[in-house]
Amino acid sequence: MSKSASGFDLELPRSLKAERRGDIAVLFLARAQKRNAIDDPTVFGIEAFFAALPDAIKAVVLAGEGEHFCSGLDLGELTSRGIAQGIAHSRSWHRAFERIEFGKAPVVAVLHGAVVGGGLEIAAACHIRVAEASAYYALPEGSRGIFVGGGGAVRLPRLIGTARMMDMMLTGRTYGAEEGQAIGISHYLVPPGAGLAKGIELAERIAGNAPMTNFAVTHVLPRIAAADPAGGYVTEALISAIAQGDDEAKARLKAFLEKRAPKTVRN
Ligand code: 1HE
Repeated sequence: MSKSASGFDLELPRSLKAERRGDIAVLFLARAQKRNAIDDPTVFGIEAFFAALPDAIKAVVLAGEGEHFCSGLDLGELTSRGIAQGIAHSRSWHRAFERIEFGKAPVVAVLHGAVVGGGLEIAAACHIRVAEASAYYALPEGSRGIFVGGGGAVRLPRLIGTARMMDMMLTGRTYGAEEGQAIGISHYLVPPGAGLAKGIELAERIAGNAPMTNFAVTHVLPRIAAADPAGGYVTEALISAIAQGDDEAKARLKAFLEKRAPKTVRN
């Protein structure tokens, strides 16, 4: 472990690098020599990073160094693992990715090259996905004799549907960047090399939102979407009233009514 010299008071494993850009944090998977395969130190580092995110950080960008975003689970770790250890390992990924999905700040993933297996699982735990044209998606677990274990069985059907996920796992089907955009894996598709700048631009926009709105969108909206409609409507009424009652909302609404706030315009 080496102390990050990046403005974060946290020990990160060598496979992760963090940078601070104002109120944005950028976390890089930094194990390019292994195509950013995620080993145990990396998983624990991801969990620790998102758990210790300073309050001043309003949005995070997650990207990968080298030619690929992430080649998934470090397959070298699997050979010596028994069943009980396998369960504990999967649960450690769940904890880490839950810190991403339901953490302190929205997370924008920047995808390029291989986004496979656990790489697709971590991307699915992020809130916004930007894909460079080189990105491709696969779930090679089927061909390796294993199964997803990083929350993919829960998050990916919501993103692309159970039927598509079955196809990817049973037949080894790979989706390219344009197909991935069409089926809803990525929200934005950009030219090669343009992902990080786009990710940071989006993160800055997200960071400019009222914190209560970002909380409602990332923590409450997915729960409402997964709830029965009756519970969903009540929860929506509550969070909507809470957000409106916040001083930040009042100030923003006043600014609009006094013509000091930007209008909604087409991008
Ligand atoms: C790895 C890994 C890895 C590369 N674990 N070492 N994931 C997979 O099944 C994908 C496996 N990887 C690949 O298919 C390819 O490596 C890539 C398409 C991602 C990249 O290809 P390429 O030609 O750029 O690199 P490479 O020559 O295959 O790999 C370079 C090195 O990284 C090499 O090690 P070296 O010591 O020979 O240099 C590879 O062995 C190593 N490497 N990927 C370990 N994944 C919670 S459950 C999640 C379940 C899963 O994620 S399953 C999917 C696993």
